[in-house]
Amino acid sequence: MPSAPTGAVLDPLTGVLSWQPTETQLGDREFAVRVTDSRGSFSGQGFTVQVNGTNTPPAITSVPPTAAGVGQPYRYAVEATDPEGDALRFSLGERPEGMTVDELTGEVLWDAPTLGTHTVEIIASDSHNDLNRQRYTLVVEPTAVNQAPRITSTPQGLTGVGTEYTYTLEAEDPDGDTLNYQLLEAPEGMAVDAVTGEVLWDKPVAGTYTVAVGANDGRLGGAQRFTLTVVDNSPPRFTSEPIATAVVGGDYSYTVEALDIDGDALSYQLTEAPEGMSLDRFGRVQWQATDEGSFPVEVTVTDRFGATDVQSYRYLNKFQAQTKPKRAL
Ligand SMILES: [Ca+2]
Ligand SMILES: [Ca+2]
Ligand SMILES: [Ca+2]
Repeated sequence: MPSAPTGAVLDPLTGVLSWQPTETQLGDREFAVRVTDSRGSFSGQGFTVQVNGTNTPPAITSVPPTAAGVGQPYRYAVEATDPEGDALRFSLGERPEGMTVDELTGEVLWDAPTLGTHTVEIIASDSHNDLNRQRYTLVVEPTAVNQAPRITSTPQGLTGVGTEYTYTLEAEDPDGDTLNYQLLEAPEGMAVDAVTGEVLWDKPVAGTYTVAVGANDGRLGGAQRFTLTVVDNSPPRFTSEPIATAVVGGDYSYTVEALDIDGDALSYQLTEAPEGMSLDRFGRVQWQATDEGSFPVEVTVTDRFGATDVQSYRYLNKFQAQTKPKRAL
């Protein structure tokens, strides 16, 4: 067998080719086989085998609202996940007349519900046409009903030790009710402002935590559950010395450099600067000064967890060149 994927075996007598692909062998695999006679003449054949992984159907993870009022628009934002991350499509099976679903977003809408008990069937299917259904009973009452709020914000699931963790919880209530925010499950030290929805953990401890947050309209609530991982992190450190003097009318340029021992991508910001001074994406502080004077400058470097280092100095602009830079922190 001149060429074959790892693990393929060809019986030289019977010509039986056998192969059990592994998970690392997904995709197109090339085979070339050859049959040789006793005098050394041969004939060959090449072919490709496509290896597919086992597909898992999507799962619908959201809980449907099961009550509505006559003529009161009914909405349900269907959420679904797929283990392979396949693109999902939504459709409706059994449903009351007039109910629709957005094929891509999963937003179910029924503008004018009619009195009675209705069966609704939501279908989420992945790109392999594997699907899952959610079936429920929707009761439409003669009067308007209270509808549960829904959390619309997305949390950050990764942070570093030593950096304050914040998450602004946002939710919407179809009836416009005032909402109250709660922590249903949280690591010790985490708190939420019941009115603003600001989640704060000022001293995160390394580990993996389940966090559940809720928004409540006084009668009904909506919840969101997520995993927060806190990893050890070192803040970035400036390694460059600021250039603190320049000549009036000359071009001032100082390239900021910093080091992060975790190798995090860094971002730079001018947190204090005279008017007209800029910092570009290459970390170059630039200014063309026209006035003599001393100006405070502050540059901040931030790693991906929000840990920072600050470099502040007074920048001296003179009519004549200075030989000795003056630096104040
Ligand atoms: Ca799938
Ligand atoms: Ca409500
Ligand atoms: Ca870092």
